[in-house]
Amino acid sequence: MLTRDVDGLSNAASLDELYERVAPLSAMPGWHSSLPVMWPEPQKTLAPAHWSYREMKAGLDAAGRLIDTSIAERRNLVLINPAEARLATTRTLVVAYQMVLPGEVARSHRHTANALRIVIDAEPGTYTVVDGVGVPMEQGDVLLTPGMSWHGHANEGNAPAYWIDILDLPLVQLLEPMFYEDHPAAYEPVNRHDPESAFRLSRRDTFAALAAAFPDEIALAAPSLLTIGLFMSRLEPGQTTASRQTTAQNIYVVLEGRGSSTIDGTVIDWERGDVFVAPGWRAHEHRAGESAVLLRATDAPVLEKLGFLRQGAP
Ligand code: 1HN
Repeated sequence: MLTRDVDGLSNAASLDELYERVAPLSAMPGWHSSLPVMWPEPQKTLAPAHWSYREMKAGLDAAGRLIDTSIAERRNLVLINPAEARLATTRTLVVAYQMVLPGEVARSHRHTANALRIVIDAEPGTYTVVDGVGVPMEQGDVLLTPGMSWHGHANEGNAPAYWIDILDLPLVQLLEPMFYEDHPAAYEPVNRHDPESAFRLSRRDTFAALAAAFPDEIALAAPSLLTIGLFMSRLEPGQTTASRQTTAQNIYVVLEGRGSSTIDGTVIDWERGDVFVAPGWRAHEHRAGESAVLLRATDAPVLEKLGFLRQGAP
């Protein structure tokens, strides 16, 4: 049993001796530390970045030849922020492109991380199984699988189905309330199909709301998702948006059209199916080349709840 020399510590005769005696106690005199603790404004640690659907689709098509969902469970390409060494696209969110071949089923599992999917290309017969209910996945649909809901994917259509997954997994890794389970049946039985499921924000409904609200951005109602806010906006050809700067992370998915965005000085050209990110405090604006629809997924609800959400001056 180590006997700690408390008297020796309290009688330390010099700062150097104090530092030496404190170090083994897993403590550090704050005034003596060179570790950064605060800075005047967000450091912009993460990089603006862009992923092309054309390239990701090519990679998934190769994976479709090379690996089965029975082995891979999820055939996906995870988007890694160039400034991160982890499976993370922003500080709190991870994005992946996923593909399921006709006739394939991706096993069911559940986890504390919340997830949503944005369908880029899928034929009728593609669906996500959420807690035993088949929820159709059609182009432009957004599917929600809140934390701890069982989910698997199936494609009974005639063509490969491609979609984009967004999860708050890096946030769960940071805070550590991590739980994960494989479904006991591996492939969860489908009790019924429900195109009107509350877990499906159909393209028909969201695009109708978007048209009615034009030119305003609309918020998609997803009360089951506490950590991720979803917004959609339509841009007319040649239209440039106001600049946005926020302490929240913003992920953009191009649902329609093409255009470009300037993210803190970095210019990104995008088209349908692409993903790009504006990490925290990176002022950014968009310009549509042709009529475009952008979906924005953001961790703003988390920052807002904690009192950390701040918008910069445009
Ligand atoms: C995951 O579980 C899914 O369930 C998709 O479909 C993408 C990316 C990273 C980690 C887990 C899914 C994922 C993922």
